[in-house]
Amino acid sequence: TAAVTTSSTPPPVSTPVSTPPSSMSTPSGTTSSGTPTVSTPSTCSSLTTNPTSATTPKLPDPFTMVSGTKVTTKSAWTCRRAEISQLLQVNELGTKPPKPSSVTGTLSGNTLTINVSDSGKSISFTATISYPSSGTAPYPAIIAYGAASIPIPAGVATITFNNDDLGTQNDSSSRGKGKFYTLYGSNHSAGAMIAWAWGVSRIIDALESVSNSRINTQRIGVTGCSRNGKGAMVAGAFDDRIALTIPQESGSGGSACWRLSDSMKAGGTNVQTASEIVGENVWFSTAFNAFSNSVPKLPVDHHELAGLVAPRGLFVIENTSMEWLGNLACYGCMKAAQTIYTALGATANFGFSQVGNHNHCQFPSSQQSELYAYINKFLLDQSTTTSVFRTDGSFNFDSAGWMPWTVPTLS
Ligand code: MCU
Repeated sequence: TAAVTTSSTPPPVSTPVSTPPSSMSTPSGTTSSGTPTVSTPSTCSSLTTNPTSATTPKLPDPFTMVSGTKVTTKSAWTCRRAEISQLLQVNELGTKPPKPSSVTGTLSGNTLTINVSDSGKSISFTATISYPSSGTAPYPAIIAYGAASIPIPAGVATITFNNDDLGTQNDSSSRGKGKFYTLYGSNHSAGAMIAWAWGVSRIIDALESVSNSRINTQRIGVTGCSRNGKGAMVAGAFDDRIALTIPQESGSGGSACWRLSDSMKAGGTNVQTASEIVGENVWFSTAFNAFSNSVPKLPVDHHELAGLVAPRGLFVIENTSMEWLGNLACYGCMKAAQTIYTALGATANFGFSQVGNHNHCQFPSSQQSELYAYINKFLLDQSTTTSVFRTDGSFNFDSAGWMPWTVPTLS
């Protein structure tokens, strides 16, 4: 069990980004093989400025384009979604490279080896597949960062992913370390969470190419707890092939919104904030440092990160007994994320369950039927009821104040 620590060296106070770069790179798009990461439809006008000069103290409106145009259709949402993806990559997470020209997989016993070459450099990493003892191949599978700390039902394979191998996450000295950076250089903009998400995408590529995998790549889930829960949310946000995303106790940097965590901190709660997180570890791009003490300048927040997963399955697990995670920050942020699912007519594809009285990353049995409803629906093709949104915490989230937008029904 990893301790949730509050001690850290404060990050250097950095200057807020006041001058937007003259142009933004387009990190999203289609990969060399045409596999979508988060695709920018060609009909969307591309974002040319990074809107970081405005101050947005409340949660940013997911349904208004940077240009000011309101999103009223599902087709316009695909453009807004591409915009959110770019804003998150440029300002917070770093760029997720597309599928390189060479990705191959080999399966030997339960070990899947993934070989990747890009621009003359090569890396190789492995993932371990634990096949279910019941059910029928090809099996659905859950990719677990580190090790799964949720129960996995019968009939579902578990693929253990050593995410630290791709992006080291010991502390702030881990910047640029791990196999992802062997391939793309230690100065690559990606923080560790994008390095891991890229790794998950390459695992799926390898599974798609291996004829004997006995895994159904249309039914892939991803999970992780705590820091790895933050990572699981990012993986689900940046690969449309992931059918179900299950971040567990991800807290700040995952299911919490930065603005809400800052507000809790200002009210005296010992909660993790952007200011703390940028000095603690290398989960984010160094680009995020500029916002750590000026969160209202960030043109996005994590309700929109979760919204990138929509309308695919997303079940967010939180723990009210861990002050550091920020109960209200997670709850409020996911309430805001839910509006994106609702606008898409997919409220039931999203779930949030926040339950305390257990240790960090110890899954309580009271959440099991909820979790299984999502797994059964999205990975095992069963018809289940999945409109979970609950907390056992006592706090008041001012949704009208924090979410100053009306929820459209996207046509
Ligand atoms: C909740 O996730 C993190 C948290 O962000 C860190 O501040 C703390 O050090 O570690 C937590 C964790 O990953 O615990 C396993």
